[in-house]
Amino acid sequence: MKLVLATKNKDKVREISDFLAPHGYEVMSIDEFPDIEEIEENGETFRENAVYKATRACELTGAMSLADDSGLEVDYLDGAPGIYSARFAGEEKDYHANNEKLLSLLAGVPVERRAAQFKCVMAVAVPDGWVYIAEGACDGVIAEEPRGEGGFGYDPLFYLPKYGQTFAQLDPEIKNEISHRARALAGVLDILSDLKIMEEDDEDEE
Ligand code: ITT
Repeated sequence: MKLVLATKNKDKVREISDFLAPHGYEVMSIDEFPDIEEIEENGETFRENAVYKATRACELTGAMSLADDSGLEVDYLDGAPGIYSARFAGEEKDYHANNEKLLSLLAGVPVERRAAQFKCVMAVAVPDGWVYIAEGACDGVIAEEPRGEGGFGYDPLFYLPKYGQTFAQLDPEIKNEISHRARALAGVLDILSDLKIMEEDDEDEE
């Protein structure tokens, strides 16, 4: 089964492909369709953005498409940066600048008030017009300084007390089991296998 990934973010493409490949799904990045216009998200929730990106990619490519809208919600900042996570420190989507901004907003805030959640909403859009949704979340604490070289985005600041490591220090295989994205992808796997069964039933009827 082929799936177009409606994202320009290469780090998301890597994590999603690593997760889906062992299950036999072939993913193509939307970058492999060079003539396709930029998909600009402007919704007010992760869900709206994910549905929009998946639907648009499906319309433009004619293929089943998967979108990921995700971000970090920090309790002390009333849920910011949230849907603005990628552009927190500016339009250029600079991971390092975003982390610096987050650290400066949390300067002097004690550990017990640094709780945060990563959120991920995934949408699967199919050419007949239906859109299916899966969600995932992961709890952590914002560290006082970046730690680790792995992962991407806010990973060096996202500390998991249970593992005593940030997402950037953690083995990528473990991130791919416990992260917000992994949890949403588990739901996506269920959606894809239901779609496969529906497709096979349709073929049997023909
Ligand atoms: P697309 O819209 O093209 O998919 P994007 O990076 O702009 O790419 P989002 O609007 O969903 O995507 O923003 C997601 C941001 O949230 C991402 O750029 C990171 O800053 C942060 N983020 C999401 N998942 C993350 C993860 O697993 N680790 C670290 N940061 C993450």
